[in-house]
Order: sequence, then C-alpha cells, then structure tokens
Amino acid sequence: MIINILGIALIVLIIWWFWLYKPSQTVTDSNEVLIEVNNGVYSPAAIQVRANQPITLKFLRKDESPCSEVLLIPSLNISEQLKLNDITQLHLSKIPPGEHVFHCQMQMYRGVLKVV
Ligand SMILES: [Cu+2]
Repeated sequence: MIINILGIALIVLIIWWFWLYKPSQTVTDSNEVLIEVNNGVYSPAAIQVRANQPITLKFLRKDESPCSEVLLIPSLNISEQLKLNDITQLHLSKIPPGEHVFHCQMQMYRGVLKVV
C-alpha cells in the first residue's frame, strides 16, 4: 500500500517535472540581463528581448561542474567560456528575431533567448 502511494507520488513528480514545469521567464526592455548559472539551471532560463537593439547577457556562473563552463548559442555561432564565481559578459547586436536556444556542452543546462 505504502509502496503504491510512493509510486504514484513519483509518477506525479515526473509528470510535473517534464510536462508542467515552466522555467522562470524574464521579459525585458532593458539591454542588460543577468543570468545565474547554478544547480543545473540557467536562471532566468527564458529571456525575451526586443529586436534591433544591442543586448548584453551577463552570465554569473556559480556552478563548479566543468560542463557548465562552456556556453553555446548554436544559431548565433557563439561559444563562450564562463568564468567561475564571476560574470562573463556577452555583447550581442543585430540578433535575428526568433528563438535562440543556449545550452552547455552536454545540453543539461538549457535556456532560450526570444527576440521579438
Ligand atoms: Cu552540461
């Protein structure tokens, strides 16, 4: 009986994590966004910015895992080393409108930059 309840709780948790959980989203008119890299997530993981303006992404990496060191934005041909316990600035201009996914080397950390 207890095992059944635990099993159901586990299934509910898995469903919540994969289908219902929405990462924190930031909509900004500012041209600077601070993104924290820690515990397997980018925070915020979804960033919406306006097209036709330069933007600076500031990555504050607190995670020591070596995989989190590399930040990739394939659609913008960006590959950046993130400094540990420090801010790495990424200056972007003329970003094409659309969704630009960013992630670490193994894609455990994932985020999206929406340009509208
Ligand atoms: Cu990774």
